[in-house]
Amino acid sequence: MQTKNKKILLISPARDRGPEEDFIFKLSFLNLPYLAAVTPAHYEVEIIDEEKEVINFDDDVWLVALTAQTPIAPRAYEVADRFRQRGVTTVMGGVHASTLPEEALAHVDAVIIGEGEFVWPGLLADLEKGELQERYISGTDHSLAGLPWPRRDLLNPRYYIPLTLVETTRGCPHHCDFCGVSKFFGHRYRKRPIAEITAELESMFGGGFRHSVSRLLARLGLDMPYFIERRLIYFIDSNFAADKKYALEIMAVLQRLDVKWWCHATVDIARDPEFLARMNDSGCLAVNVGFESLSPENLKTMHKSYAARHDYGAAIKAFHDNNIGVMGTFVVGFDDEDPSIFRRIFDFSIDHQLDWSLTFIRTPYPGTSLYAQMEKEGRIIERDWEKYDTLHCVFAPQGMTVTELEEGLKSLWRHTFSLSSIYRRIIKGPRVHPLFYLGMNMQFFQMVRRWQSSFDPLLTKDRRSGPSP
Ligand code: B12
Ligand code: SF4
Repeated sequence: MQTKNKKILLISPARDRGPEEDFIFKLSFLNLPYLAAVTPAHYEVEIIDEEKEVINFDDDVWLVALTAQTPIAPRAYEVADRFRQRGVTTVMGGVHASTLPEEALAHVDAVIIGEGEFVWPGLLADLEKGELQERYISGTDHSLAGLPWPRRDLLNPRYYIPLTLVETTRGCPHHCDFCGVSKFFGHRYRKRPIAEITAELESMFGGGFRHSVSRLLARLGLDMPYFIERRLIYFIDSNFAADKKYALEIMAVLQRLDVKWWCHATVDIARDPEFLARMNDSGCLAVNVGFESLSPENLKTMHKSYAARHDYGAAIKAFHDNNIGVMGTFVVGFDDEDPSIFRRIFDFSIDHQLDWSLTFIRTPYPGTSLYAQMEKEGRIIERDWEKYDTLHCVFAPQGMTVTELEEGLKSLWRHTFSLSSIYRRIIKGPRVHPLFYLGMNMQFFQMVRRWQSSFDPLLTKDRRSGPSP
């Protein structure tokens, strides 16, 4: 008689509200597919993405494993509690549980601190023996050689934008005060071996896309065939180009495979025209740059001094000159900022034709030095993690009220994704991959249309804010 395999449910929980639910397409994810890849074959593994699927709380499962960023943690705890009531073992990993394991342990039987792949098989073996530990501590200095390919096949492609997520490195040498990446993944920039990345990319993109019409369209600068043939990659690394020699080797592979791609990178690469030209040759559509602030003083405050040396406008122009679009992100809520900051960011985005521009409220995530500092100053006013979504203000600001900050942000998003702004940034020349950016901006246009804002600093005609957009 055949015995039934034990079932492991890997769950990415979701809030029942929030901006992402308004998107037609959403991004897939890699963390649970990575865990699935190191799960021994004799287990049955299912991944549930609650943003798209309903969790069956009566499912006959042996183990439930949850992942969550901070704003999703409360929902992850609810899900864990419900399974636990039935006696199902629950465990949790990810940035939030790793930072606050005590909190998570009130809801789950075990917490995995750090990178999951390296302790997951051991956890399963312990559970089999009835010896599950409360904490599994995985360091932040693992070699990435031999990292298995994530089980992307366990995600339903119908739910996601046709984009393949790939990771090449972990860790970041910088120390930005709001960011948990270097604390979580370490300061050492760890790189996967080029041969392993090449094999993974070839398995997905080797062959295909040889049709002469497609090639001609692509040569004319029309990206359509790449979209249709799903030859798009998003490198989720926090900093794809921290080691340019290494990045160049990957770019040679991308060029050979004839794909389009985008990544996160720091602004300093804009000073290297040779590198930008190679990015363009290899199919780079966009660089996501965390500009954070237009004030050098504030960049220093957040320990991002390296960025303060750069002329952001000149950097964007250098990317555009090389046919690379820029997705710029900013942060508001610094102590010296008043409501005129929204207008300044809007004007900057228009003046420099940022292909996509998104601003967030400065958020002290637990575990970061920003959190420690704000806690010391007694400025944390909100402990509901759901509000730690960068659209809410969770600390006592100085130059604005909480309402001004939250409503000003909404207003900025609405103006940034208005039709006139989209026209000025995307349609009016220079056009950099306009199809790609039009699609992306129109998603946000759809979403923000429903947002009403009682406070609209971009329409306030005072001395600081200048003319209306
Ligand atoms: C790509 C990315 C996004 C993308 C896509 C996310 C996706 N679909 O995967 C987008 C743009 C949508 C996004 C959005 C947000 N993001 Co984001 N994002 C990232 C980024 C750059 C990479 C994430 C990633 O895939 N990493 C690689 C995977 C393999 O790592 P991982 O998820 O941490 O998983 C590993 C371990 O944590 C652990 N693990 C994780 N879960 C589990 C579960 C179990 C059971 C086990 C055993 C182990 C385990 O094992 C995994 C493998 O080693 C990270 C920074 C970073 N380098 O991680 C920020 C990061 C995760 N994001 C962050 C934030 C704040 C957000 C937002 C809340 C706000 C914002 N303005 O960006 C939103 C909210 C999204 C949401 N759903 O709530 C913060 C999280 C901070 C926190 N305390 O939660 C990070 C760390 C960046 C930062 N500056 O601090 N993000
Ligand atoms: S450069 Fe990016 S990933 Fe690195 S610490 Fe700063 S914000 Fe975090």
